Amino acid sequence: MERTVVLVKPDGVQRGLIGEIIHRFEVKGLKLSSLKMMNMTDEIIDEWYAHHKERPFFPALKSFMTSYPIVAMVWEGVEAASVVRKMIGITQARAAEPGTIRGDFAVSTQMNLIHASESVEAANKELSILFTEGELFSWERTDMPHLYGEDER
Ligand code: 3AN
Repeated sequence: MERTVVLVKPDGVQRGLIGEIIHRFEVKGLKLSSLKMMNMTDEIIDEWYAHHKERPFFPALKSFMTSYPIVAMVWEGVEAASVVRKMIGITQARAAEPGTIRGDFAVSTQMNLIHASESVEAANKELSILFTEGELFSWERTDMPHLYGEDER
């Protein structure tokens, strides 16, 4: 099973969308293996968005991401990183497909509610930045036999 990191960003927390976002992943069939509310710091953002450091929007992104708490989660499933990326929709939320989280609830490119790891490699890096081993829970969803065929698990 793959693990992927999801953040409900400050706009999602302010807009009361934490529950809606969790609900979507739960009913999809993904398994929650960690969940916490926290404040992002400048140091974490520098590492998290290191690939965007030279972009003109980086200062605004940093101040946005540190403005209010975020909710950080780890979701698990077969090909979880790509499943979750599809479910959140594209960065430019106004153009995001209806049915995706950004497509249904957001109208901005900066305030697009949610972050999800871009790949398995990115997920591993993000896991190590935000979570300790003790914060990751290993448990079985009892509906597992109804979520995947035996050869898919
Ligand atoms: P995604 O979150 O869809 O993977 P990235 O990694 O390109 O998108 O961008 C990270 C975050 O930076 C976005 N979620 C958004 O908040 C912000 N961002 C990206 N592009 C822009 C932009 N052109 N103007 C303002 N903010 C942006």
